[in-house]
Amino acid sequence: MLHVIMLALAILNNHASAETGDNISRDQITENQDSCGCGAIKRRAGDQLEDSTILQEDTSLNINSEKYSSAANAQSIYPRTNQMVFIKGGKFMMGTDEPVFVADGEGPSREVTISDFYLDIHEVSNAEFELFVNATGYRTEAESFGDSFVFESLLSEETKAGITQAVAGAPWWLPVKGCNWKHPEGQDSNIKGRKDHPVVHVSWNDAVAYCSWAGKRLPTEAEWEYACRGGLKGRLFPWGNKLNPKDKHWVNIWQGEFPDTNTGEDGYVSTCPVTEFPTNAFHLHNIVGNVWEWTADWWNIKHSSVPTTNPMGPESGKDRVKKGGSYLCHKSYCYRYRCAARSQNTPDSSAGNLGFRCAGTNIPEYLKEHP
Ligand SMILES: *[C@@H]1O[C@H](CO)[C@@H](O)[C@H](O)[C@H]1NC(C)=O
Ligand SMILES: *[C@@H]1O[C@H](CO)[C@@H](O)[C@H](O)[C@H]1NC(C)=O
Ligand SMILES: [Ca+2]
Ligand SMILES: [Ca+2]
Repeated sequence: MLHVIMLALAILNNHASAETGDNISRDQITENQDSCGCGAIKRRAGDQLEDSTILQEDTSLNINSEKYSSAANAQSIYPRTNQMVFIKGGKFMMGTDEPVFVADGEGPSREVTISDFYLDIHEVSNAEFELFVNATGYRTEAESFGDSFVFESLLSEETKAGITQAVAGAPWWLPVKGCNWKHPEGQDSNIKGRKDHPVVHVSWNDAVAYCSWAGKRLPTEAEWEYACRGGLKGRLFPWGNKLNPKDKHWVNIWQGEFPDTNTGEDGYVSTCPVTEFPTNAFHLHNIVGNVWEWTADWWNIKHSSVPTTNPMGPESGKDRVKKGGSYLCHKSYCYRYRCAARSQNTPDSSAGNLGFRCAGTNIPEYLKEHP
């Protein structure tokens, strides 16, 4: 028997507060520029469905320590975890003095010094996440809550028909019962043929659990942005200022009219394989676009312009920072596939365009053999 979805839906982030000085590219940004819904897909404490039993049959414990061996890793098409790249530390200018979304705290531009670190070369894939789940029996928050958010046009008519609520101010986000990383568009969908796509419907807490299992951690926002910029100074994108240099697509975003028509001109209307599209100078794939990436930091929009070293964000907060934008971003609506752009969600939120990659101060032992 189907229970009515009793989600207390999040109140849309109020980004509409006083915005001044953000004149960059305003000509192409429509009236809704502040409310792409990027941060609207939040859970509130106590949102758990009464009946999440349909999901429990799926959760099998399958502990297999063989999977940890480097031999198993070396033979696997999809290694146990993402390979990492060494990122030489240095100074950079974090944020921008030409913010597009002032209310997001994109500015000011401020000097940040970053120590050497390692970063996954691509977003964590479904295959990698499956190894983790198989090895540990981990259950994601979307599985526990019994639902997650999906962009409307990706759903089957049948799934859509069963949904009675949408998100205020971002009606294209639908809470889908039975939706989780294994069923990204609800129970009638699966990840067959998408093992090399980024895992989605993972909360910040899920991402932390995965990175910890992998002997890694989430990157700080500063590390992430330093990596995104790939050594370039004051550019919008990881490769420069032009969106499509050499008439090529460099990122998986939205083409067409948001939210009605996604032409998929870049090859994808939804997620793409994690190694798709050219890397930036630091050898990172899809550091912008494809899926948003959780970072370690709490969200805050006030930043001091005093130079800092390895900043870790505020000590507490309600939301965590996510970076890079997603396949749903379009310049007219959610121009957040820029290195300085940022958004936020509560740590238990999940959605079909939100994933992560892990970082490390050191590289885990098991990756040293096959870096
Ligand atoms: C943006 O605003 C600043 C100061 O408000 C002004 O100096 C600058 O010329 C403006 N740029 C454009 C492109 O309008
Ligand atoms: C995880 O376990 C399932 C069920 O035993 C298996 O089919 C799948 O291949 C495993 N996945 C990985 C990545 O090893
Ligand atoms: Ca696309
Ligand atoms: Ca990404």
